[in-house]
Amino acid sequence: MKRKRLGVAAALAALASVSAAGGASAADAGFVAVKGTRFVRHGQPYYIAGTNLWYGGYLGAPGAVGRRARLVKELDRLQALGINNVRVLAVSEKTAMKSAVSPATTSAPGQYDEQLLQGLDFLLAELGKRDMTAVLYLNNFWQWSGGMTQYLNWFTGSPAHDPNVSKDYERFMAGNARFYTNDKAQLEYRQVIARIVKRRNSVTGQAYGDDPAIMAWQLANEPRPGNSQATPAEKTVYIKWIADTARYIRGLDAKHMVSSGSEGLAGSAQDAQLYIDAHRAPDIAYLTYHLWPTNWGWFDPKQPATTWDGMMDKSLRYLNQHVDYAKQLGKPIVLEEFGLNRDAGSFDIRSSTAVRDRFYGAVFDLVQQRASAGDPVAGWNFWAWGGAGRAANADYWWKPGNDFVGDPPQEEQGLYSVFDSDAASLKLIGDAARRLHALDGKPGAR
Ligand code: IFL
Repeated sequence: MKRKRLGVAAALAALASVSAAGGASAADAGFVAVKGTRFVRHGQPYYIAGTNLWYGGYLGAPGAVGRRARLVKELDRLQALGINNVRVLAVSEKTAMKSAVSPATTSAPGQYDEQLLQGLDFLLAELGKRDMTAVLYLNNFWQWSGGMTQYLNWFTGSPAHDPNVSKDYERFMAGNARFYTNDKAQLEYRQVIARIVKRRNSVTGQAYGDDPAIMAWQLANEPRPGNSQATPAEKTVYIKWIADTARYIRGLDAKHMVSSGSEGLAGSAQDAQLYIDAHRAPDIAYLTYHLWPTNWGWFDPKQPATTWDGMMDKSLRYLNQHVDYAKQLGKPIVLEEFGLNRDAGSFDIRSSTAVRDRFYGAVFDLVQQRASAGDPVAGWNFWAWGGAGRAANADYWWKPGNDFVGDPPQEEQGLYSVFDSDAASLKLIGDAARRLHALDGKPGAR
């Protein structure tokens, strides 16, 4: 059959028009939805005590890449801890860049790795059995899964530079923002989104769009408008990209919530108005934010005594500020990433985690306090679950075939992962999850 060729702009417009056709109500039983400034499920308040499990779909794959028995064990362990939500990488792009995961769900534009996608199917089926939910992100600002950088590699013809080689993140971030205005990249991204959102699960037979185990679609991991000096024009483009992409996803699937994946101020060139405007979009159901004290230079794990107090002041202020932005917008907010190093910055699983545990404790307390006070706090996902995974190499860098842990391949395995042997951390997380779930179904706590 001879197909009429559409120009890129016309094809994008045709894809966008799908969004005009709304689907079923978001309040369908079993789907997590927003009511006022809360999440609700089955008509009851729903709080997220969650973790990041970016590699969940990889573990679920059949064949050589997957580790299904491990995944089942990890989910059992998480469920026993009181974890009810996992944040997962749904899409990856094959890249030649250093320190990126392989294989990838998209091996080239329009070419998908069915085995890896079946991994996501398996993960969702297992989550459903445990009454757990997932946030699935559909892209990545960072190159460790290919992400926006790889789209630019595909469609600009000039290879983006790899920040893991140059260490020049400012240059990298400025360059990556070209993703939002590259028509061909946007068209491909939307086609990938449609492919995933409209997928039928090969394990359960259920359409993804009908699966309550999916809590929300997410535009990307940590999208940002550019670098710390993002221009007003870049900010405008970014706000529009968030609103348009969220509308597009909701047009394909109106039963699920959509969120941005933003880090908050740190991923918004420290511009509060930008962060608020980006999350004002009607199809963005809730706000997201992340807290990374060491990455942001607030903390030196080798000098905890002298850097702890300043770090905690800044962290608590950051947390409170974002809850206040959510209040201003009248939407819930999820702290969907936070983490700190093991003691003295060690990657060794045998090293202690006293400082990190103290930090986790303070974060849990603050979130709990604000949720109990009736503020629009929907919960947390700590970064990240390493579980039974173990670093195989003396330099702690992942190589294909090694275990996956919470730290993706652009960072040392052990940097921020919580392992199944971190007894004190697990106790703390379990207690915090229980406290948060105690708010479920308690109107008095609102
Ligand atoms: O691994 C990082 C990940 O890309 C992210 N935020 C911070 C993590 C730790 O540096 O999304």
